[in-house]
Amino acid sequence: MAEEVILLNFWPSIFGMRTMIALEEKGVKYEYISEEDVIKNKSSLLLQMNPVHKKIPVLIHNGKAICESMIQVQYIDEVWSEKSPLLPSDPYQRAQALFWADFIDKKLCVCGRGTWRAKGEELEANNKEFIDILKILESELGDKPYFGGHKFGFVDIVLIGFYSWFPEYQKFGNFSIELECSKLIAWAERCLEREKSVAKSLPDPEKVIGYVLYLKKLYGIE
Ligand code: GS8
Repeated sequence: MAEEVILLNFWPSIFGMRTMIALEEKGVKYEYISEEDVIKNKSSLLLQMNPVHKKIPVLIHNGKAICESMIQVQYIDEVWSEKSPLLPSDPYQRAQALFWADFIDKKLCVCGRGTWRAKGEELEANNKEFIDILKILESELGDKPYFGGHKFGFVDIVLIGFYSWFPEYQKFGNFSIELECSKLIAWAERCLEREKSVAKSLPDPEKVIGYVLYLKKLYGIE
């Protein structure tokens, strides 16, 4: 049976970038459907496929929906297992990769949003925490080329989309990630060398800044 793979996504989504990268890494051909107004005007396809969270990205494989980006990446890894694995097979290494991915989701996503949403003292505290989180990640990376060692894998996929938002965080958060975390920047540049997966899936950072300006206006944030 021919595989039908559809990704319902909206281009600035760091979550959607993960799924795109995983599909590209596995060489899976897929149809991209853009959910243009995911905040104010959700499509009937999105509501049908993700009735619980009503969020993109949604991966639709042979008519069945898989929701939540990290679950999608794991699913892709399992279904297209003949290609190089994204998660380690060793149970301990696998648990570690899932731990760091979870840390990124719980911590970095929240602080990233704070860089353009928070104000005054709250913004200062947010930005300090944001850099602290990046430093923790940088120390986990250590001298390895990728989070899992010598091979690009799960944690890299979960984190790399944030790189396309770094200029946005710096502009509104008023700090320099390059100065604070140069090793992490070097890691991101290394990931971007994967032209067919990472570079292809990350949007132009200037476009992201434009999108955040739109969001600030939408939410009435000065
Ligand atoms: C997050 C998806 C999400 O927040 C995942 O897939 O990993 N934990 C989920 N999607 C956003 C767009 S990207 O910021 C979304 O669909 N928002 C619509 C809404 O909040 O109504």
